Amino acid sequence: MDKQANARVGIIMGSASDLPVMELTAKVLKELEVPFEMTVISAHRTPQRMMAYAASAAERGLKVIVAGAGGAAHLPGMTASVTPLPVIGVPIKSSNSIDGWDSVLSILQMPAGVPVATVALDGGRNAGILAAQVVAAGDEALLGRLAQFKDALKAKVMDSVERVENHPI
Ligand code: RP5
Repeated sequence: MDKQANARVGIIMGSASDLPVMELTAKVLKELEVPFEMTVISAHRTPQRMMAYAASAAERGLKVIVAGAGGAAHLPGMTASVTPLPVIGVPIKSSNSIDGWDSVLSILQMPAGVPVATVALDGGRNAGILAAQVVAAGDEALLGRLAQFKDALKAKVMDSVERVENHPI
């Protein structure tokens, strides 16, 4: 398995075709300096690989798993069924998807006792931010970087206020 030293977040996706969305997760984790690993695991095409990954994730030092899949998206839920770690699900509007709804609902509507924290359709970046927030629960320095990240969001909005208020109609 492709392991970055000291990875705290595991990013998995059902197919290489999910990479354009899931690399958004990787990019924001890199921005926030959170070590991660990333690989392809298909719930339907490589079920044993999925079980092995989920079963070993916690003991390998991961703190949270971000799982993205499209269509009949069983990867996040089945991973959550095996690992005690929190799982963040990313529904993907894939080529086999009915407008993304199949993926959204199959990741969101988990049975009692097996939660998956589901982000928006193609929400890879938010999944990365949420994963960093999970890791930050035990990492004061990362918590500080996330506070700066929030400040930057606020500054961007405040920078736009005058422009919008003075926009000629
Ligand atoms: C899902 O089917 C994958 O997560 C992907 O979103 C979708 C299509 O996969 P490919 O046919 O492109 O490999 O399992």
